[in-house]
Amino acid sequence: MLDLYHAEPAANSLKVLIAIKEKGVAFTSHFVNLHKFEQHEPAFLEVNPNGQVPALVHDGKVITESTVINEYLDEAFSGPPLRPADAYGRARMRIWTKFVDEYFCPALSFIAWHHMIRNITDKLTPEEFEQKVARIPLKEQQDKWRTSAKQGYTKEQLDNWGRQVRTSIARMESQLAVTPWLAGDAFSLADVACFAMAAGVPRMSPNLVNEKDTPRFMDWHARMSARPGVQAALAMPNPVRDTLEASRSQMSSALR
Ligand SMILES: N[C@@H](CCC(=O)N[C@@H](CS)C(=O)NCC(=O)O)C(=O)O
Repeated sequence: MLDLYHAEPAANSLKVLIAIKEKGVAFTSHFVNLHKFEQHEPAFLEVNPNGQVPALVHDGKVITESTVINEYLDEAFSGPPLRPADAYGRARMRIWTKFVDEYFCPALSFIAWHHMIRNITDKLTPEEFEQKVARIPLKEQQDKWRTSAKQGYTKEQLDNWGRQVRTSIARMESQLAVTPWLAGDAFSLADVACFAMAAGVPRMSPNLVNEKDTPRFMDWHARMSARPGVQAALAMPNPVRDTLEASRSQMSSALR
């Protein structure tokens, strides 16, 4: 029995959806609508007390943290390997997945929340909003919801996160000049992690990634997009697509 709790195919949810589809492992999908605050409902907190997706439940055992989930999927199930065969290759892969978790994803996430939050919270009264936020288990996440809802991040903070996203893309471009995939000669969880964050960037920010400035990134993005596992992950239901689209152009200006 394998159950995956995830949101729309973007960011950390997309990361795990790509891995599970690439592996070809059968699973039961549980869509958690972040725009309806379902990740903070008591039923989901029983699965992940941090109130965040994704979360995997394998024969009753819960695994959280998208990067850990992906390594677990590769270790626990047969199917095409998603990690390099040698120790050095796996170390290189983990340098990328750690970089995504600690640098690329947080920078993108703060920018996304800043621009998207009004589309999520607009219909709530201040009291309703505060009730929703009070249920969030992690103080850091409460702060993030409250600060973004009042558009409280400074221009300096937003500029810095924009710079970090540009640095992340530049780092990928440099690596792809040396090896066809991020951790070496073969597709791996390093590519999965980076693509989960960067999938929407060409459409959102053509001024940042394009054939002239980042040709290797574009080629890698096309190779990733052509993979059946990636296509299957991106085709998972996305009931919040309109809200994401509405925020896209605002995010684009933050990445310039
Ligand atoms: N480090 C965690 C981060 C998970 C995370 O930030 N999930 C986001 C979606 S990409 C989430 O659930 N956000 C909703 C919230 O925190 O209220 C992981 O990699 O799984």
